[in-house]
Amino acid sequence: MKLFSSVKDVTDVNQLVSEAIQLKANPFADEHLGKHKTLGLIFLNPSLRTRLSTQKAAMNLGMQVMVMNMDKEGWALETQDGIIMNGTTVEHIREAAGVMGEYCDIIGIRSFPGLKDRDEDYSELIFNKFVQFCGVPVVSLESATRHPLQSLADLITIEELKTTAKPRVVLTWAPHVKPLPQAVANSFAEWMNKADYDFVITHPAGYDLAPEFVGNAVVTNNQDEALAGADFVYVKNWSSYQDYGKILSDGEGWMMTNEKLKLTNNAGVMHCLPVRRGLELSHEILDGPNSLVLNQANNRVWAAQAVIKSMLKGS
Ligand code: AN0
Ligand code: CP
Repeated sequence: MKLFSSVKDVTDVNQLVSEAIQLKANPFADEHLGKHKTLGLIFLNPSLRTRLSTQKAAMNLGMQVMVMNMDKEGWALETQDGIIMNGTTVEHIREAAGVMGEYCDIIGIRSFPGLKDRDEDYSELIFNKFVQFCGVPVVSLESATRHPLQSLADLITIEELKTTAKPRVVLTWAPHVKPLPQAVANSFAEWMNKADYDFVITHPAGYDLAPEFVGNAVVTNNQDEALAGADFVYVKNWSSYQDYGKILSDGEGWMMTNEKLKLTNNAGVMHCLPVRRGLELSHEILDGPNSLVLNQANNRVWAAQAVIKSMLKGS
């Protein structure tokens, strides 16, 4: 694998999931594979899990890891081509990405959307320029429209815990005070559509995801109806795609609670984290037996390790 930015970059998703599960059982089996190889992790936005789990995955494979917090420690990057750089930006992404490619064998990059210009965000301007100019294999650490390492970890979590071949998986919108990207929801939907599950998306009116991500999912604005019989409930806020980047309502009544859990098939409750307690998800769920958030966080390591291993092997 040379690029991991979407489920579309994976030839065999089942094989990648089983590779990750094997690595979880035997984390150091390939500790010589990454010897004298360097992974560069470039963050244009904050991170806890992605930074640490990807670093740990690379260390398990024997790699050296360098982390760069571009937003705080790097030069202000220019992304537009052909302009005179007489403003605030100091370095062009062409040089910056090229230089990092000189130092690294594999690069991971996180670049959130601006949530102002939908066409620009959905064209993945920054991520794609980085891929174009760094010249080495690239792993997305969450781009403007997708978070594939998270989605792979989520799929691993469901595969490990499901008790039926075709579980009912519900992605439910949750309230938030800040406009958040659609990336986690888009990506989860993309990977769930690839898995042969009974997949449902529920959100208030005005929060429809882009059709290319909704795929074959059943979509309803009635959360109770969606939750009925659910085996897994994935909770996530996202800002509007239609009224781009906007918060349309306070989302009262949409927070997942134990009361709503009663509608489900004793569902496992998932969230990528970071989560706002008492706003997106109730304390009782997060502290209760149905929460799978730490299982997901744990699986981030094996998801990253399976992807990096495949890149190191050039397969
Ligand atoms: C980010 C998002 O919703 O995309 C990162 C999630 C992994 N979340 C926040 O900014 C709170
Ligand atoms: N879930 C996730 O990607 O978390 P971070 O933003 O902390 O990396």
